[in-house]
Amino acid sequence: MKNIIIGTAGHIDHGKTSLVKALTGIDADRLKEEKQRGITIDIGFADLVLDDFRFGFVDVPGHERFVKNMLAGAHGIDLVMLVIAADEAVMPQTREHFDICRLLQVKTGLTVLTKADLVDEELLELAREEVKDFVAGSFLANAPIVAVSTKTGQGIEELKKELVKLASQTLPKTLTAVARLPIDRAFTIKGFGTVITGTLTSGQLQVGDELTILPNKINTKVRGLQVHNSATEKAFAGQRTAVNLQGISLEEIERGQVLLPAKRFDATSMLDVELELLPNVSRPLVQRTRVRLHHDTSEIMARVILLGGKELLAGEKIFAQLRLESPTFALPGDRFIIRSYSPQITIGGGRVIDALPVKHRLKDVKAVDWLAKLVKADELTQVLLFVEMLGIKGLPLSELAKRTGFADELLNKLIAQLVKTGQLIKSDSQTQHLLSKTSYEESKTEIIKRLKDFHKREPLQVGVNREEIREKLGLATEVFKMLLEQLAIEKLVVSERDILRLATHTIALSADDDKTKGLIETKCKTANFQALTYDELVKDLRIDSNKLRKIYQLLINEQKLIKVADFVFHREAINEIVKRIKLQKDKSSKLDVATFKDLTGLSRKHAIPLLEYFDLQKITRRVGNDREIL
Ligand SMILES: Nc1nc2c(ncn2[C@@H]2O[C@H](COP(=O)(O)OP(=O)(O)OP(=O)(O)O)[C@@H](O)[C@H]2O)c(=O)[nH]1
Ligand SMILES: [Mg+2]
Repeated sequence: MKNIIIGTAGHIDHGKTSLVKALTGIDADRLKEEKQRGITIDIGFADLVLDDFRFGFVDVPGHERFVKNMLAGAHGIDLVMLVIAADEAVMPQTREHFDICRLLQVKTGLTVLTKADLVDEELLELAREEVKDFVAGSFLANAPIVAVSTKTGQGIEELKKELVKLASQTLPKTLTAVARLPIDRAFTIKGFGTVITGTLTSGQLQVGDELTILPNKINTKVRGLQVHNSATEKAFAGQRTAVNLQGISLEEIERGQVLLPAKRFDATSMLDVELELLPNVSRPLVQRTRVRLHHDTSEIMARVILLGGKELLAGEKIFAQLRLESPTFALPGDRFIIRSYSPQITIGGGRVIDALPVKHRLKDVKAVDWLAKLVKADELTQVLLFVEMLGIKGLPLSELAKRTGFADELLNKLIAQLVKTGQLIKSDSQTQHLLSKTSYEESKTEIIKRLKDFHKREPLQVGVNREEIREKLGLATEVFKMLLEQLAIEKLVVSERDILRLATHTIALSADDDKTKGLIETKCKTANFQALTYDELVKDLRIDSNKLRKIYQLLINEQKLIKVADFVFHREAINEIVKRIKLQKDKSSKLDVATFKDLTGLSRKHAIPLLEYFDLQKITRRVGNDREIL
């Protein structure tokens, strides 16, 4: 069964609630005050099964003071019934509600001329003509206009047929999308606790699902579900849904919050949008205007930062950043409405392009360029653009899921495609870090450039500390690892222990330096087990300390000399001592200081630091006062 949400729209008293009742038998006016005053104040609900469709009706108030409530109902509808009383025709809230439907891009609908019993044929025909003019050029331009009377029952059956026809033309909702339920009501039921209701606008919910409520970041669980007043295990997109939530008090919940899968998304206080001002607005929208942002079921105050323009003229579009006075949850592609602060009238609306943007300056040309690309992008390009935007930093898969709102299945498919075509690089690590090919190439060039510069500056050094380069480039560990692996495969960079160097880098010594190198090496070789300190080397060789230090460091880097505490041993001396230790193991695996001294003829001064060095090298292991040979 296909689930379709039908919304009413239209001026006060034009017969919306009566129409819903005539169709479904349900009175959607549920408040006492509504019954007393004979008007709708807040959104009401009804349902009806026709053929293969289950229609959920959202009946909205027509009163101009309750447009705010109308908006909370209008966000999730698939199909609108624009209700116009035949004896009154188009009135202010007919226009305003219709503007809202257009700005929210309600996909389909029809016009219902109510109270047909109050007019004669001629007037009805006139009303039809007026409706045709009114909807010309809009999504309702070619839609049916059905005349009905809830008093005589005229046209009700025809209307049902038209609703079924329209519903069968709507695209099925993708049930694999991420679950999302903007809350429109919350109450408690004795014995059950807190229950919220709303239209499940995407995905599905199941009893037991773990959820997070944003923007408050409250974690909860689905205890029970109801769809159209009957208990169910699962609810699907397009259903009016009541959710019994675990461990939450009513005070924590209000209209405007949204139910989402647990810990998947973040709230936001800024939205990059494409904004449109209605053609009939009397004044242009200027920089930093304070407006009421209506999105899903929420209303939030926001300032409009126009990007790439000083003002927005009636009927025109612009890219803008909305700075919200309190956080909300949104995703790219979401539609929204803006109303002026006072008087409270609908002035425009648009579409969210990026729900997690950085703060833009007024004349941020780059941001405008980027938004222009993103606004036109299909799903595949959106993924690529979001990754490209983060440049060499890249981003983990979970962040991309947050930004796009795409379900894992879709996201993985898109990424696989981009990896295959070589536009994206993905790390094998747990976080699955992503980087665009362009940034990847850029970072590679940058690493090579830095190594080149370094080798030029320090020809006697083997290379640069790996972490130092990573920090200077501002790269994530994940990304850096990926880059180094690739650079190694391409045989461009060698990474040894924590040192990076160009594969082509060799240390070229001048004849003089080469001689010094030979002298130091011979000195250390001759000293054998009786290792020298640096100061002793300087003194013995009588070489300028600055010069000696460089070559000395080079020999250590090359591991020809081994530094042990303050002493420096020649590699061969160390090898010889290790050999003796290993031989000793045949006799006993225990090694105390005295035995070690006997083996090597070393004094305590050398023996102790050496043994500690061997512990570190895992040749020996300290056990109490003795050592074990490993
Ligand atoms: N004669 C006649 N009266 C109607 C018809 N439909 C509705 N009415 C009357 O019109 C009045 C308003 O009807 P509602 O259904 O409450 O109008 P509404 O559009 O829901 O009003 P709001 O929700 O307050 O915007 C009521 O007194 C209804 O009885 C109709 O087909 N014929
Ligand atoms: Mg009503």
